Amino acid sequence: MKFPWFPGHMARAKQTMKLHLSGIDLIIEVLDARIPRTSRNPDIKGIIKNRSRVVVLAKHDLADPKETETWLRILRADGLKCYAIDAETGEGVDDVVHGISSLASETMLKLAGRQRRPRPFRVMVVGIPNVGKSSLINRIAGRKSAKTGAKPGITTGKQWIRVGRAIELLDMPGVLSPRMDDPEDIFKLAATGALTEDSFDEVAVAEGLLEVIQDKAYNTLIARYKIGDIHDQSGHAILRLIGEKRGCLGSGGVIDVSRAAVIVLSEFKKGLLGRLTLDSPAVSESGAESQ
Ligand SMILES: Nc1nc2c(ncn2[C@@H]2O[C@H](COP(=O)(O)OP(=O)(O)OP(=O)(O)O)[C@@H](O)[C@H]2O)c(=O)[nH]1
Ligand SMILES: [Mg+2]
Repeated sequence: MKFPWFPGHMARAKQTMKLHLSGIDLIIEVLDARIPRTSRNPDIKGIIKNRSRVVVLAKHDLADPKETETWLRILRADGLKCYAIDAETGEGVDDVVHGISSLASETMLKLAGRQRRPRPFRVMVVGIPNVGKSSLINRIAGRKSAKTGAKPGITTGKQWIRVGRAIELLDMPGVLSPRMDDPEDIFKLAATGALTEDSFDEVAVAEGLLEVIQDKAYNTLIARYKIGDIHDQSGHAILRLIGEKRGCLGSGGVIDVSRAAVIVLSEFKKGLLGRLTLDSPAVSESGAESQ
């Protein structure tokens, strides 16, 4: 397959988005709080254009809280409604519900003013795979209506979910751009769990991630894996040390770096290596403004 991270259901989901757009009152664009810039799919941006949109920074519990605050400030500077949430505990979800409900009331008042029949306020939830769209919907609805899971590609078709009498949420499959060519973007999407395991080199991504953590959360890293001074070590050397500590040995006692990489990536996704933001808000003002 030419684009291993772009299965058929993503192309279909893009068509479905275009098809349903005219009947939608509001888009919730879910971004990953660890990569608010990289998790914005330009193809989705192209489809929704200037439609009414709110942004949710999901997995706030895994991101650096200070950097999330800065991202929220940048996004809100344009008048965009923007929220940081943790769908695991529900933190921040009440604010999202409040924001949607007030927009729904405004729209319903306008409809009534034009003598139109009342109808539910329709919200489409979009974003890249595994970012937490279905988890957010379940939290808003207060019940587990949408299937969720720890790997990308859980939702493969659209699903409407009713919230009370006034709101309908449309859960959509996660969509990536088929044309991703920036290795840095691919690294960040792979590390945060948006790409399926078979579409990237887990050892290379784990090594890159270890170098970032070595720089940003050194003490967490050495404490977690009980390793000594690694100030001057490469990501590859750190991965080997972790493999040794965790008993990832192949035949002849050779360190199995692939197994060590799986451990590192999985523990990072669970937040066991600290709260880390990979898209720094300070890096590119223009990137931030283009949100
Ligand atoms: N720590 C943390 N985990 C979350 C959060 N939101 C979702 N998750 C986890 O992330 C994984 C993906 O969640 P989903 O809701 O299935 O993501 P999705 O965007 O619907 O994914 P696709 O349907 O594959 O596009 C699951 O294991 C969730 O438990 C969050 O705010 N914090
Ligand atoms: Mg889903």
